[in-house]
Amino acid sequence: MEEKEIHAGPIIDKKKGLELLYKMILIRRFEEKSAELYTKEKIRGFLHLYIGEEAVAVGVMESLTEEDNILSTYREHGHALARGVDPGSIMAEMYGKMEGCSKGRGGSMHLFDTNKKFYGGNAIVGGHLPLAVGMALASKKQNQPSLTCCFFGEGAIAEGEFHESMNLAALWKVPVLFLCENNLYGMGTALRFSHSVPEVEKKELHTVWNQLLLTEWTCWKYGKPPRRL
Ligand SMILES: Cc1ncc(C[n+]2csc(CCOP(=O)(O)OP(=O)(O)O)c2C)c(N)n1
Ligand SMILES: [Mg+2]
Repeated sequence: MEEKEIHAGPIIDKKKGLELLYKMILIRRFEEKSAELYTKEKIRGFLHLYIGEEAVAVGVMESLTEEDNILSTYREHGHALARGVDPGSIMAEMYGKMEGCSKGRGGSMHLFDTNKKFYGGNAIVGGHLPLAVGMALASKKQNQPSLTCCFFGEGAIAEGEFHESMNLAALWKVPVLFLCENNLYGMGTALRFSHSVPEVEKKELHTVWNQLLLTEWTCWKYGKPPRRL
């Protein structure tokens, strides 16, 4: 097998770095404004902020293509903005307006934009994991090159859907990337109060396994090098 030279040094240049920083700051400012509007009761219903995790959404989106599907949690403003969903349509959604990305019917937890292949905004913890497996299975059956990227919090690992989804994804070898954002809290509850094994990586062996499968699948099917994620 041909050996490839590995270059040490920055993997992004200044221009790209500024572009990524801009996206992270956009998310931060958007959410600060949202919090302000929420306390003034301009935004009603729920509002869950992503402050502090901006780099995850921006970094991951950078590795995806326009063809890829994305599913997220109830804390998804950052993912939607990083994907390029129009900030105005997100704000309109929070105001419950027709101009909103979900026509004002979904609100903060149900941002949706099919043009951007952004499929929620899913308020049921873990509920979108089986959907992600289904979407990835559809891509595989239809010979589409798309990857399905599913963000979830570590809170979802205690749900049955997590285990069912990991099992089927590995069994069917579907092109899905499960991305766990472990912030050590499920809303306000610390991990150690809700998980018997708080080291979630011990429970995520299937996730790792599935990512390996995905990398293999991508290379095999499209003759491309594995994507750096
Ligand atoms: C099936 C289900 N059970 C309970 C809830 C209530 N709930 C909303 S958020 C949350 C915690 C989620 O934790 P995590 O996945 O770690 O997300 P984070 O708050 O860290 O973003 C819970 C239990 C829910 N939405 N769905
Ligand atoms: Mg969490």
